Amino acid sequence: MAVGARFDDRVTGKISEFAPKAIKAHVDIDPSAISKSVAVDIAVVGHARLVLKQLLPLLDAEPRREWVREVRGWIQGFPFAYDRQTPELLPQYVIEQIYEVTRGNAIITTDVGQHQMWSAHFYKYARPRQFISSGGLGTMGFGLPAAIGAPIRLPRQDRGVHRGRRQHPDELPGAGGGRGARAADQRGHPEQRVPGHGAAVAGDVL
Ligand SMILES: Cc1ncc(C[n+]2csc(CCOP(=O)(O)OP(=O)(O)O)c2C)c(N)n1
Ligand SMILES: [Mg+2]
Repeated sequence: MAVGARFDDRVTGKISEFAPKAIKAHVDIDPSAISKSVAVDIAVVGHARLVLKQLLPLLDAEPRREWVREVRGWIQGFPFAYDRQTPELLPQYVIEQIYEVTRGNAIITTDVGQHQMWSAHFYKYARPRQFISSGGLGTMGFGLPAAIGAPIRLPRQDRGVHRGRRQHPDELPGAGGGRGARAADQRGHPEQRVPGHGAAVAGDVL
């Protein structure tokens, strides 16, 4: 069942071979989106929230214990791991260190690609909206503007927490400097800028 999704080619691969045995249902508010690329068996035109609200009471809860057990097995068999002995500076290690120096408080925004996966895996997120990424939409270039915007939306006391000590606002990459660029944590952290592209630390920008 696809809800508000468009069966894009990243999802389907070769359309003629996409889920040939499945009964496909598509919920979309736009009738022209239905069966646009994949012919579906069940079409529901409507607002996703209302449609799902109406569908939920019709379903019996299914715990799917076997499936959950299988997935848990994969998690155990393929844990997040990397070579910690190598003298090379691996991105996974860098992201773990960003986690340490920001004490897990940073909002992490990403572009698209391998660093996005590593950022999802190796920074430990504690609260909703701490990891801001375009996900499957695959928007390269999303990371920097998202890093600029994310702290603006934060409560005042949480802003700018991840700034380095003694760094003047005007020296901050992308910062207008001055107002709002106050370092909230004067105890000081080492500089946290990750050179080049990759995971941007929100506090690094404002
Ligand atoms: C605008 C845009 N162009 C192309 C792509 C396809 N694409 C996805 S990941 C990627 C490479 C990203 O490389 P980089 O930013 O260096 O991230 P890395 O995988 O090295 O961490 C490309 C070209 C895309 N998602 N968006
Ligand atoms: Mg790259």
